[in-house]
Amino acid sequence: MKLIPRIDFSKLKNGLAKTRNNILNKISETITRKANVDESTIEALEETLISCDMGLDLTEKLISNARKRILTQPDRSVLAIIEIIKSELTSLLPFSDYNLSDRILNSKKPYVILVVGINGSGKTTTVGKLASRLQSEGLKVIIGSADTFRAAANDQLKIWAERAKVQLIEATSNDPASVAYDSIRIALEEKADVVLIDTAGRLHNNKNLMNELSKIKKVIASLIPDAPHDSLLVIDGNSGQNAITQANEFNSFVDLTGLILTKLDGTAKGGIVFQICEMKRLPVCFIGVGEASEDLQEFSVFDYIDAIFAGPTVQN
Ligand SMILES: Nc1nc2c(ncn2[C@@H]2O[C@H](COP(=O)(O)OP(=O)(O)OP(=O)(O)O)[C@@H](O)[C@H]2O)c(=O)[nH]1
Ligand SMILES: [Mg+2]
Repeated sequence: MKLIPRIDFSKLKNGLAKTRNNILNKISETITRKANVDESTIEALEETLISCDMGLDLTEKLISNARKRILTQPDRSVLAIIEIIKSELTSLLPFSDYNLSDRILNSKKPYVILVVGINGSGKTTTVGKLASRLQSEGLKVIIGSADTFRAAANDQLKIWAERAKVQLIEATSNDPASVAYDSIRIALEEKADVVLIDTAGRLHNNKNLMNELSKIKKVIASLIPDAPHDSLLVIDGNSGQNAITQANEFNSFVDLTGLILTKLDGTAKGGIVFQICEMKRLPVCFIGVGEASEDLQEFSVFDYIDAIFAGPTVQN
């Protein structure tokens, strides 16, 4: 197995430009408008962090830890304030050691990944990107096209499978559980390393559709008892507070192992990822910062903080 770099920092930084510019511009305005850094500066900083979806709880903790340092900081430059925010944020957020390559390496094969989420969150694209990534690590990957709702879903996956040079198991009926079953059976026969199962988008409050996911899981486990090894929820990074609801609801039906936040390139509110990390329930495993296959980045909270608070003068 050939390990490819887990994170391309320059891509990550470019992808997060909207959030970074939003935060940095607001902090810059706050600091430069003032003769002194005082309580009203602190309030403005608080508003800035909340406005990028960092969440009330995390922002309050951060500001309460940083208040004294900010008020007594002799260097009142934007960079000095950002350094304080960065270091306080780093100490508040847990380090996640989720590493897909390691998990696959240490597991019996095939390693099965079930991908779920609401409509349009980025599941199919993420399955395609993951297939590319794992295939280029030298793994034999099979994709199961278990979105039997939309005819176009299969065509979309076909393009990704061809691009990634991996085998696609297409639906022969409109039963997603039977596609999952066929995909695992073929993967066992062909000694594949990884099976990625794409599923149809569904709303977390639609009980029937959520139960269908439990059925897919059962069918998978009937062939490989400890599979799926990962059940990953794909969440659109623009979902705001609803992201938290989606994570909780899907988790109650599927026993998720992790989250993937997509489309973070399209939002100025990338602070949602910090809020999710602070909940410490499920690891953020990957993030999507663009539509191309190399835009799926493994998630590291330190790199994410660095990319968002990279500072106005730092170049790629
Ligand atoms: N900019 C950007 N676009 C993304 C990202 N991830 C997915 N998309 C786009 O989001 C749209 C929806 O993605 P899909 O992968 O089809 O979403 P899905 O969850 O499979 O959708 P359904 O199967 O209909 O529920 C597509 O146009 C993707 O190209 C990302 O990280 N960044
Ligand atoms: Mg899809």
